[in-house]
Amino acid sequence: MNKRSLLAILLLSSLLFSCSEKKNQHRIIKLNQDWEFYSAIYNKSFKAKVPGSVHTDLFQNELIPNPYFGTNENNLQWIDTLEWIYIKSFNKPTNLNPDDNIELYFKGLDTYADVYLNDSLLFSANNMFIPLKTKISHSALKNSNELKIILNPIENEENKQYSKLPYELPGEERVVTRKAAHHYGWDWGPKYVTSGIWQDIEMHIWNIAKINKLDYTIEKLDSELAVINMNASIESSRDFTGNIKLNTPQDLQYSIKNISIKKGTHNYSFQIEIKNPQLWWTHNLGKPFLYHFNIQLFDEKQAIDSHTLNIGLKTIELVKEKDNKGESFYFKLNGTPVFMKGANYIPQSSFPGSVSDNEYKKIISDAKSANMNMLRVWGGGIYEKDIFYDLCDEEGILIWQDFMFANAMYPADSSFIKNIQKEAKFQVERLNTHPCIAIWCGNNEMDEAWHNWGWSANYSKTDSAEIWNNYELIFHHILPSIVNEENQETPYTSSSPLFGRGNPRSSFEGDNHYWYVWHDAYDFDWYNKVTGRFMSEFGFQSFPGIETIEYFDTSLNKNIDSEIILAHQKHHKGNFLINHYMQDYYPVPNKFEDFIYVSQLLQAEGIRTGILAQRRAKPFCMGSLYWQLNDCWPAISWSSIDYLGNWKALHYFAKQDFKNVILSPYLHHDTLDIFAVSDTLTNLNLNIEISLIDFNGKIINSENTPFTLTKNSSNQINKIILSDFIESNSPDQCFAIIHLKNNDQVMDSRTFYFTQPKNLKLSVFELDTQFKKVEEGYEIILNSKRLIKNLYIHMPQNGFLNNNYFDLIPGEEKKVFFKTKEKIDDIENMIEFNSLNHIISQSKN
Ligand code: BMA
Repeated sequence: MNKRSLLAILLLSSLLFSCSEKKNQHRIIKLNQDWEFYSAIYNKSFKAKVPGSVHTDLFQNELIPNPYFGTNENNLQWIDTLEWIYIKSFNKPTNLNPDDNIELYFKGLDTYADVYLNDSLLFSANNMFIPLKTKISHSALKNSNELKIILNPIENEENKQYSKLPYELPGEERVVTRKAAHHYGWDWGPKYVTSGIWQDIEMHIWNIAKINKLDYTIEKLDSELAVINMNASIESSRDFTGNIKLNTPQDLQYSIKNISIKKGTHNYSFQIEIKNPQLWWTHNLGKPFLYHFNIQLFDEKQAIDSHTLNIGLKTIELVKEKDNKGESFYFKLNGTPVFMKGANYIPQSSFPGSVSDNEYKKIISDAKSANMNMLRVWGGGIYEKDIFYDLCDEEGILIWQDFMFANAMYPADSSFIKNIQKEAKFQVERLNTHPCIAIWCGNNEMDEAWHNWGWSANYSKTDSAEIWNNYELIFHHILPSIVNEENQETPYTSSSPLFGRGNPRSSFEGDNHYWYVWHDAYDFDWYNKVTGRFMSEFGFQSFPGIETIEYFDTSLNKNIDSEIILAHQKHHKGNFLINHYMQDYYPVPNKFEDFIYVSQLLQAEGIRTGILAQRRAKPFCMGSLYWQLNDCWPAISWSSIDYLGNWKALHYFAKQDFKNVILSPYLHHDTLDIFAVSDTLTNLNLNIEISLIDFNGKIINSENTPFTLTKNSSNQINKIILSDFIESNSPDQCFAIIHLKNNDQVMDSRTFYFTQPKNLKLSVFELDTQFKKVEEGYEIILNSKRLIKNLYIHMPQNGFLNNNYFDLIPGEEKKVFFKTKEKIDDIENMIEFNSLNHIISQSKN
């Protein structure tokens, strides 16, 4: 045989080998491309984007204006009354073998959908939160195929089901549909009852066997050894002897040989051990360490399927123990009580299919930058996409996960129950493998509403008993038993809050939604009086940044009560309450931009009062999650980050207030109590420096005291009698500055004022600015001879300021970094400033 023919044989055999390798491997083909959509009102079809939604596709084809602009919401309500059809043509995949299994996998259809392949019905869907997988026979696939998804008008389906109920239910028609509750309108979001393909569509081709699911439980975990029980659900078309290999880049490798795989779908369990395991911690207490596994399934010859799994080794416990004040409500992570700091998270868009991976990365990174270690995924939105939980695993942020039930009472007929059982099982199984999951919660505010908002009073005794029984069936039996079956470790709580605020127990037991401030117009000082055991909601609204307002309102003369602004203020008393509180604490500016600025200060100072009080009350209170982190559209809302991703003043304040070690001063009558709070797990030797300064920077008096701050605690470290401290100085012309130092390292610094901001005798300032081009942006160097309170820097360019809304202390230079990709030639002319000094002096004119 000559060399050439030898080479040819070698080539051919390697080609054949690679074909047979491919032949038996599980293949995934994405079917997201080349979709079109139409409805009866058009005589042609249009390009569609998958994942996406009808509304975003209509907008992208210029068939409707931007749903987030102006008052467009009012004119776009016709969309959900129509039937919409999505179609895609695709060719039969190449290299199909007669014994291949073919499956179509629809990860998320919103919501009532009939799915056809070449005009034959594959299935009908009715739950946005359940993916659907269906087997396709070879004969069903032609050379050229058409996939068709008919999205039925939601109203029609709802009416059919809702009319069968013997009574109306709070929440009305939406309660029969398993889709995001806020799509029907909320007090921060528009009514867009969306429909569409909101997650990926894939074709799976496999031959011998495939791994359907992989999960694990931690059998044993101590400093020497972790024992992990892995469970693989494997579907196989024949009996064979296979093996499983677990690869990790972390110097561990496990091979489980000779598993006898049986035809059909079965579970295969095996144990792995990790010596000297590293624990998974929230980012503020340690490293969110992940063991990355790639798990391969082999038949006799080759790898036929593989999965990745990121394992975080942690224990989590919700401690509810009776004590002399009521009952505790706190989390122990790896055996350590942890104070939870964070916010409530809502969907990032009314059209969740169009949120990009970068938007997920940004919001989680913003939460981490603000020192948050927990987010609550609120029950009126969606179970988030995998990327959200992957990021929280990596960044060390725990998740309080609500099931998707909110502010309504739900039916309990057998088909509804089956539907939600399937949903809960799927979601719990999916999220169980994520170390970030800290707790499952049945619903948002339904127990509270039934018992404290008078809902039950609207029914006859029998109907009311039936509705409450249905509630108990779902939230006290079905959901907890699913959580328990799937993972006995993860805690479950039936409703957030556990007790409504009308119930006095809410201040001493369970988690608390404290809405006396805002909804009932109590002043911010009430946050000092009631801290609850775990604040899972408390909040205050503000206006978003001007760019975000200009996104929906391009009119020249903006006015907070204009039709357009009010269309984006969904709380019926929203602007009234902002105004009402503003009058108590600040001058109320006439100029629109100034009003935005003061509304953000008001929100930031109000929520700061709450956070500082709650942290000071540790360990009585062990959680501070404000309402709400983000927005689903450009709006006036409780968020700390607006729809375009701009940090409001609150987010900058939260960044300081959620640090591990903080000062928490509290003025009551003539006494200023100063607390130091530590979430760190070691004791610290610190110094506290307190100085009284006038607005020109003159130090009136100053004292310095060393002390030891005990780990994981809150301690009062100083008590000042105000009249002695400020003596004859006028409280509206001086302030205290308090530094907490660890040798020369400043752990926290706070300015403290002795009267409301509106009373301060602040005058306009002279600000000295210098700019330096540095890597990735600009350094802004600021100096002033007089106090500048809440200095606000506005850069019209895209970018991020690492600090803002701070007090510029006379004689103390401040450097702010503006991160931007843009080159700014005349930064000194572009930059704009505002401050409370400016607002106060304006108000006098
Ligand atoms: C909370 C939430 C939401 C609501 C918010 C502000 O209780 O659960 O339902 O948007 O109040 O009113």
